[in-house]
Amino acid sequence: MISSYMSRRAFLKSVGLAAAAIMVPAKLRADDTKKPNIVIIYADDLGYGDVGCYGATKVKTPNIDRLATEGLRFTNAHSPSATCTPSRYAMLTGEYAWRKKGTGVARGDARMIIQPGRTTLPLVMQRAGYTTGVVGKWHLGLGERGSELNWNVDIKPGPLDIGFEYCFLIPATGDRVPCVYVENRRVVGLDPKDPIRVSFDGPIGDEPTGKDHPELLKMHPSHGHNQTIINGISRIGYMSGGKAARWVDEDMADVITGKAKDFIEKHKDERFFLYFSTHDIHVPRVPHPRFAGKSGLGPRGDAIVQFDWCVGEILEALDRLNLADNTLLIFTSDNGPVVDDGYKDQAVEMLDGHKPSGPLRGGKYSAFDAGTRVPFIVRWPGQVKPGRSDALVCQIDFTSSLAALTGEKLTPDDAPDSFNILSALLGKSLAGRDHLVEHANVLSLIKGDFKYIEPGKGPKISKNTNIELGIDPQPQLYNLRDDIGEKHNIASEHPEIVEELAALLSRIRNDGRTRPYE
Ligand code: NG6
Ligand code: CA
Repeated sequence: MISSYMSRRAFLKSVGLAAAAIMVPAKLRADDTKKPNIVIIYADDLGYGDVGCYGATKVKTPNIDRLATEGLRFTNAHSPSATCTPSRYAMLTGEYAWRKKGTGVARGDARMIIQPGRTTLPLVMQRAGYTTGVVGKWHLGLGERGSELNWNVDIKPGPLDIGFEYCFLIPATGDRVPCVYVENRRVVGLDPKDPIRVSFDGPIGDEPTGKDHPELLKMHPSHGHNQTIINGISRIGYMSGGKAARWVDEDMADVITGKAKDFIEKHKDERFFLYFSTHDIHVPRVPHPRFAGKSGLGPRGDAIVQFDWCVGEILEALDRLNLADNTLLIFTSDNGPVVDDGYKDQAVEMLDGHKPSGPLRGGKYSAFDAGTRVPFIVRWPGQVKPGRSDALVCQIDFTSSLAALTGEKLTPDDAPDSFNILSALLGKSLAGRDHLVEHANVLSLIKGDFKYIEPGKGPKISKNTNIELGIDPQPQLYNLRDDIGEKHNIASEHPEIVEELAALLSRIRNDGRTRPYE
């Protein structure tokens, strides 16, 4: 008998079943509302103003808007960084990426950035008895550091070595080779007689590049992206072989959404944690023909429509399987928006007044708020009251907060910058974080109403993307409450606040951690 003093986990451990979550009958869990299934839907480059419930009018996002009606919509939620790799690193480890070298935007052949053995978000979920999976964009490196990355054999380490039990991956990004899927440890559909070779240092094999053969392209680069041509689109990096395994961009949303739904279906009687990380709306934006032309805003808008469909498919699966009420769903994006990110896809020409950043300044790559302030909705029917929250929250807090939700303990060294903001995420408290470091080329610190951007060197506007980067040799201070668009630098009027925030930022840097010891 399970004594009332003994947790189910302790009981399972005592009879040697702790690792065998699958063996726990579904009924045991049915009414355990404390441990819902957890689904994170992670968009790529989706901006604060890109969806209807955050003010977009030109592009329709009925499924995401449905989430906002049924859930809690955050207005001051952040990705940890203004680009992909560092945001994902921080989300999965609970550590600010700027503390660790090698966490910048990863190459397509980068080795595993998160070292096996450390406490991660999926590992915490696994310990809590969840079946864990990641489907979609990875971009955190694969394979052993210091050794060759061979795509034709078992690829390890990978997600399976840091807490995920299942993975189906776009290894890096849609615009980087290798353009193949990896399921668990293997490239999907690889013909061993046609091995894959990948290089980021120089051409490999004899396949045409976008640079030399623009006549073969169906989408042309605007900057970079002129190396090996795959599916009529030139990419970052060189690749040869693996022809049968190559993805078709137009089918990508269907493929990965299908895999995410399969995972949910397969584990419907268990408790599961799914990190569903889409390619949309990153470049290259090549939606399926059934979405092409649907937004009127060109491929970028069509990619939003396609992404909204993916969200709808996940909601439909949860409804159909009767899991919606017992699933905590978090919807968000890895960084802010970019319009021209390297392909001539008419995104700039066809914006038609659509504002990807909404009222915010900057975008992807920027220290201004649009770099990291992203759409963020939490839905847990019956547990999270629908509405709006202005609490300051960050994806870096998932590890601590979900550990708290599931009764897992962290050691002092774990997740050093991850705060337990569970009550804010569940709408039970209006207060989120006390402060937050935002990460772009330079660091910023938000505390209360104020945001301090440290002085930095570099161009004010990115030549390629035309985004205001927020870099200035002088310190910047904004009052986000009065000036959400960061138009008025009030640093010279409030030197004392600048001094206080600069000192706090320097302490945060030196301390190596911000999470309070418990
Ligand atoms: C940049 C790429 C951009 C995008 C970005 C990563 C060029 C010129 N630009 O280096 O297209 O791939 O990296 O985006 O190559 S992220 O969302 O994955 O961080
Ligand atoms: Ca991104």
